[in-house]
Amino acid sequence: PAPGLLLPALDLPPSFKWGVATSSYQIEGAVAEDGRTPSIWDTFCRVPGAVVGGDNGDVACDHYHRMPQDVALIKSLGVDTYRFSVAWPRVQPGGRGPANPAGLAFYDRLTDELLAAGIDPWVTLYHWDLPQELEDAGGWPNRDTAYRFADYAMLVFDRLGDRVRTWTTLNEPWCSAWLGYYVGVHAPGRKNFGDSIAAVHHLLLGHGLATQRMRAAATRETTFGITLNMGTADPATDTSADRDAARRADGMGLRIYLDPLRKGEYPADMVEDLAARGTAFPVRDGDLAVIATPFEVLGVNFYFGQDFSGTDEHGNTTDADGLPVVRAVLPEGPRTAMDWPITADRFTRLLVRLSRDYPDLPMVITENGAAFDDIADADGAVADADRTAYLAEHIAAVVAAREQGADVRGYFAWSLMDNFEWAEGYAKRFGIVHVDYATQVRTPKQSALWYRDTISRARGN
Ligand code: GBH
Repeated sequence: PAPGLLLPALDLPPSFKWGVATSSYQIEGAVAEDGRTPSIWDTFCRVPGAVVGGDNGDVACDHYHRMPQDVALIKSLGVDTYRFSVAWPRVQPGGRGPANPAGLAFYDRLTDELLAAGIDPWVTLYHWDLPQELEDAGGWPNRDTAYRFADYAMLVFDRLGDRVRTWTTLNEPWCSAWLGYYVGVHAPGRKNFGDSIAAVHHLLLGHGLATQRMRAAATRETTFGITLNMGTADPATDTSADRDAARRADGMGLRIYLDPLRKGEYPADMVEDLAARGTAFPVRDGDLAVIATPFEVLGVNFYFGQDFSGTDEHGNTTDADGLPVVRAVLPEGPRTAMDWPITADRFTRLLVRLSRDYPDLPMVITENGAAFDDIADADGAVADADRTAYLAEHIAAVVAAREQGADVRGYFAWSLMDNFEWAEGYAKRFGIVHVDYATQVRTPKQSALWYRDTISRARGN
């Protein structure tokens, strides 16, 4: 695609919000400053082999020390809103007890800096940096963590609730539960299926408890929500085994979150599947009503869709443990540097499906973007036509979904700048702004300039 790739006139209302997103551990650095204690990611990064290159978030983008300049950078992109996350171990070291004034003060300054720049702050309370002490006490599989999360949420809300209008409790609980406690490729790196199911329930419970308490404390109109990572799960072929594999993938990836959140019950087919595996969600009386606490916006993080097969490469339908095979088959076509396929058409389909299956729920795309093998010139400039094309196709997919009735009210590009990409370390770059980690110089990539122009055109300027 041409560097100057332009979208056809975007049919979006003036109220449509444009933003850029980051998360605390991925950009802040300063992990041992002003009273911050370790999170599960500080610990996990020290496990040999856990993170590519042995990288960690000790310095990251040094945003903690460069925040005012970073806000000026955000402003230069012409966005309406900035989505950032609050580091729990900065605000409440150890995950219990009183707030750490210096930790809260950082987010207070960030909020004021954003407002002064005319940028609306969008807070995520939990983007994966659980205080290590709470993991040592059992982590998300331990019910107590849900109550600790609600207490922490209130410390932040009490301080910022007078200025922050939009609050997301959790970012991608699927990643916390599945990748962190079952697959073990994210912190804390545990590999126990039953623990991951307990983690799902306690993450959702924590979301509900925090939402109830923040709403009760709100003194003005405030928008609450949760962000889920979602894809599409299609059967690889039309066999009953493949259709069943797609059902299970969709159940574990999407419905076990949205059904309790919106319908107050876990999906019956998934409860049955779990029973067959000798496990169950640890539901106590009243939990589902808490989890189904109303909220105003669903954050959708989309990267790609997948097909699923119910047979392995040898044609078996069960694995070594006797469990049904659920094998992801990546769609044909171009890939990003993560080796993720590019599936913008499935994005439209996902959004339309969400609007039908979970009605009366406004959506905002809280993350969408891609890593590519950027080549920066001596000035740090990057001609990332591939990323620009990815963003253009996916923004067009949002517009198409809206035309088919999906109530999508905003879009955040992931990410503002290159940052610590979790288990992939610094090698994978998702930023629309290039970061030279040796000097911490930030340089907008071509995609950032294109994004700025696209926003301006969407506003009719
Ligand atoms: C997001 O996670 C994170 O919120 C963000 O911090 C991160 O930097 C960004 O994306 C880029 O990775 O192949 O089985 O994992 C996205 C995580 C990636 C989870 C795609 C679902 C597909 C299924 N998602 N993944 S699998």
